[in-house]
Amino acid sequence: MNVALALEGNDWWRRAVFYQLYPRSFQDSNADGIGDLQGIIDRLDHLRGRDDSLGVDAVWLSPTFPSPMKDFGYDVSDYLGVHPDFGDMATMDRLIAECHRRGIRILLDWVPNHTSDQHPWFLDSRSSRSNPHRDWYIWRDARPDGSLPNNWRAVFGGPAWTRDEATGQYYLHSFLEEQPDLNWRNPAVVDAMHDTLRFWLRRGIDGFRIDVMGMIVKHPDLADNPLNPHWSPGSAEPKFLWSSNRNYPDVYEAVRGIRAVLDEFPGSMAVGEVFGTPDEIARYYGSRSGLDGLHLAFNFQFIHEHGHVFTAWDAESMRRIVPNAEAAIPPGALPCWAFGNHDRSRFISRHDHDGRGHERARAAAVLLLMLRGVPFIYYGEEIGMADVGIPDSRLQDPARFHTPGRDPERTPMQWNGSPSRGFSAVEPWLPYGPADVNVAARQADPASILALYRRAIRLRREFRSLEQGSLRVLPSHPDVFAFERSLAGEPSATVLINTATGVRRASLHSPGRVLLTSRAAGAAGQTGQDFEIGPLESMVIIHG
Ligand code: TEU
Ligand code: CA
Repeated sequence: MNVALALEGNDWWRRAVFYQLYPRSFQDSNADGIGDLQGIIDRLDHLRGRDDSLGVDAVWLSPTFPSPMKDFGYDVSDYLGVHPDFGDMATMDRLIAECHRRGIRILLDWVPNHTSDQHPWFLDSRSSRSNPHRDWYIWRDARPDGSLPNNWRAVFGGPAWTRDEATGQYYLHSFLEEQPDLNWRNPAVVDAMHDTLRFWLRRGIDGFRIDVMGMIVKHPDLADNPLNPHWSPGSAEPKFLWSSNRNYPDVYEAVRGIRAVLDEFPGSMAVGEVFGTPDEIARYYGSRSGLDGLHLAFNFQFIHEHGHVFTAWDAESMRRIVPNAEAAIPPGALPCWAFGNHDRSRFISRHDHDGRGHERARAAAVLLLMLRGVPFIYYGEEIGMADVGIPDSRLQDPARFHTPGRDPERTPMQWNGSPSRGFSAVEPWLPYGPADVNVAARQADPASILALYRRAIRLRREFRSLEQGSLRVLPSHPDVFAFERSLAGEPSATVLINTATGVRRASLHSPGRVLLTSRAAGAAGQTGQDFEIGPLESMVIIHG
């Protein structure tokens, strides 16, 4: 099978396996300790193009734009450039070309909710109340009693308002105070932001991951958020709901506007970072009149649910999460799955309470790649990277004062077992993890997690029922999540996920061949209708 050929057709993304890479941490090419675009080019063989490549179809790069790096690029000061730490426009053009040559599509990370406070638009906006850019951001007076304009909180903690001394008004920031929110009710902002999409699509970018999609349009009067009925003093729940500034109904109109821009460039696509109830999330795919919203919206339920980190690895949760996700999205839409990202503790570390996180990570690779929908792998998951403990003196994430801090899941990719891990010739921006977790060692071991990912990706491509078929949950032992993937005229597949640490019995409606198992020592081959599935084992069985 030639894994270098790109997926064909404008709907390539429906069959794609995506890979999120964090540019600061993939590969440093110029010995400054920070990963960069040339480094990514140098490492593309890991992703696709060779027999021993992972075989992914598309990459998403966390932000690469000029930025003061207060939130490591999620504070953009120029949407049309490249941060010098990462390279320049010529390198970006080469990266796009090198990806495409290998059959890899490339998504940038578009941050429409806010800019950096150093963006020229905001510098203008704050310069005077009458500046033409004033209304590009959200400025308000204090309330008559001198209190803040409303009760909104920043996602990173603290009030969402900061007073600007020079003009005496407050500006809104849903994240850090260095990240002022754009005013998407101003048509000039909408036009300018749409043009930033067109700029990159013309350069050959295949689409975007859209940051905090659900917050870009707020309540027209910026009404106070209501008290959370589940909150009590000392509870982990937020005190206020987000109904005025998250998934406010008008946001869906803005989404359709973004979709219309993408439709000017056939074959482009967008995946939204969205939070909320299944119904709120479903609406990002489109309105009643069809799939006229985002192509995909992330389902984060295997990472966090209702603000709580997801640590359970149990069949019962899977039997709830998977059918709910399927039921919530509109007909014709696909769920979009991720088990990790740059904002949350890595999968292995979240599932390692008994030291068996690595086995669960292997089982999760099979689940992620065999579910119906579009999978996103977070860089390093394919070699079993875990969170890295960061000494206080090396902490980087400026949001760490408000959140647990996101440095542990952002450490450099480990290419080999040398002291530099093959990442950088100098001390890297964040420390390395244990030396034995590295690409070279995993490549040399046919039973490694990397080999498992590679096999699972190829299997998904080889069997159309796995790539495109429907999904039906099957009755099973309570500790085993079982589902069938089937497509008319194609052999069907049964996927079994034993989440228990003991052996469990499994039974099939018809015998089949085990084509993939997550256990390093697990055996592939013919199986009967009743058999045993090993501790924490995931398997794929093909029938007919
Ligand atoms: O994240 C949005 C978001 O709400 C998460 O930040 C999450 O709640 C938090 O990181 C938990 O620690 C996006 C980006 O993914 C994140 O990296 C940015 O910091 C944020 O937007 C602001 O742009
Ligand atoms: Ca560098």
